[in-house]
Amino acid sequence: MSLTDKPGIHESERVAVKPRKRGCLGHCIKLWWAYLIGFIVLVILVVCLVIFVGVPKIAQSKLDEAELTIDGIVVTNTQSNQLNMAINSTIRSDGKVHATIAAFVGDMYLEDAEDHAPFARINFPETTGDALQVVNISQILEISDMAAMTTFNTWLLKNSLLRVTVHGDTTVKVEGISKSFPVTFHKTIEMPGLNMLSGLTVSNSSIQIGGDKNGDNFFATVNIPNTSLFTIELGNSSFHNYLLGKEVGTVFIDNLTLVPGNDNKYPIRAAISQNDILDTLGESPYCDKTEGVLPFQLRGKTVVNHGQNITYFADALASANQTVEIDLGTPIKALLGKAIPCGGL
Ligand SMILES: *[C@@H]1O[C@H](CO)[C@@H](O)[C@H](O)[C@H]1NC(C)=O
Ligand SMILES: *[C@@H]1O[C@H](CO)[C@@H](O)[C@H](O)[C@H]1NC(C)=O
Ligand SMILES: *[C@@H]1O[C@H](CO)[C@@H](O)[C@H](O)[C@H]1NC(C)=O
Ligand SMILES: *[C@@H]1O[C@H](CO)[C@@H](O)[C@H](O)[C@H]1NC(C)=O
Ligand SMILES: *[C@@H]1O[C@H](CO)[C@@H](O)[C@H](O)[C@H]1NC(C)=O
Ligand SMILES: *[C@@H]1O[C@H](CO)[C@@H](O)[C@H](O)[C@H]1NC(C)=O
Ligand SMILES: *[C@@H]1O[C@H](CO)[C@@H](O)[C@H](O)[C@H]1NC(C)=O
Ligand SMILES: CC(=O)N[C@H]1CO[C@H](CO)[C@@H](O)[C@@H]1O
Repeated sequence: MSLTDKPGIHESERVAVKPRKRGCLGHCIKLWWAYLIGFIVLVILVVCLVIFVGVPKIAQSKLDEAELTIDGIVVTNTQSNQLNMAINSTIRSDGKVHATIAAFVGDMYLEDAEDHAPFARINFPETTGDALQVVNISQILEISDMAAMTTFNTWLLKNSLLRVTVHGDTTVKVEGISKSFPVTFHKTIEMPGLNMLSGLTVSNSSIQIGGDKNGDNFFATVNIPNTSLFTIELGNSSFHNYLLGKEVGTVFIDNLTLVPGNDNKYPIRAAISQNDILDTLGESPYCDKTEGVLPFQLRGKTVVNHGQNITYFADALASANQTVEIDLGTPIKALLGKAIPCGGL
């Protein structure tokens, strides 16, 4: 009985299924609007997902791929707590996304300094997604973190290459979508530093016994190579002057503005201890081998621009010694009619 019952159940099932299938087909056709609504909802979901997740992701990755290069930085009107900073830069991208990146404030910091403390906050203007964009900025920069500014200048002075990061939060508006999406502008740029002013030369030196009315007794021409992209208005600068580890005087360079390249020729004057110089000139190897060329060291002392102390430059220049060979044999010979012999006069 049970054996015959089972196929019976199976049969009745099969019988029951067939009409239901036919019924569903009917339902499906009758409920087409429900499927359509479902499909539309799905499409809207996908579109929303693309717009609100995909587009911002694409926008962010396009922004990340774009390349920022600095063409020049000009620092002028330097004052104790502010300066004018102008930056000429270029942003290069594939130009495939038509978008507008809103203006934003970008923090600039040394990538390789542990604290990442911003030394400058730069107002970047609105830009577009064009393949090549020139972004020239000129603004007054209030120095809010003096330590960070001094550290930056020190690194700029000492290094041949340094990495600077620009970081800012902004929004992007993609053409055809009314909503703006938050993105982060984050670029690390490698830029040449001043490389410790290596290659600095002092030539055309002359000596005035007794000194002039300011007490200066040494005059020469300094040539300061600038390997960086920076034009820097320093102002009146003075330097400690060491000879063989002993401070022998102060060197002054007035109205100093460094420009990129080799065209930084300035008259210098110094008040130096005559006795120390004469004594050293009478010692070997200066009396014989180097013919009066002495190895001086210069270290920043003060930077004063139009009456204001510029500590963020002075402290940077004070952080290291720059060795410079100065020919004092020639002007001494011109003065005395003969070189100082070994053992002194
Ligand atoms: C930017 O370029 C202009 C035009 O060449 C130039 O006058 C200006 O000095 C440059 N500024 C900087 C910061 O390099
Ligand atoms: C922007 O700077 C570039 C050089 O970096 C220069 O060629 C261009 O003329 C500058 N544009 C303006 C408006 O200063
Ligand atoms: C040499 O120094 C004198 C003053 O000491 C200056 O008048 C002259 O221009 C300098 N020459 C060069 C080539 O720098
Ligand atoms: C610079 O040289 C002088 C004299 O040799 C020395 O006393 C001083 O410590 C040096 N300073 C730095 C920062 O190297
Ligand atoms: C420095 O510039 C000032 C004007 O700002 C000028 O009066 C002075 O003669 C200049 N000094 C030198 C040494 O060039
Ligand atoms: C540098 O000092 C000289 C003489 O004291 C002054 O005439 C000149 O204005 C100063 N220059 C700057 C840029 O402060
Ligand atoms: C600049 O610093 C010197 C000490 O280095 C100080 O005597 C002078 O008063 C300061 N000047 C100003 C304007 O702060
Ligand atoms: C001596 C030296 O290194 N000079 C460089 C100064 O900077 C310019 C460009 O910024 C270079 O072209 C020079 O070679």
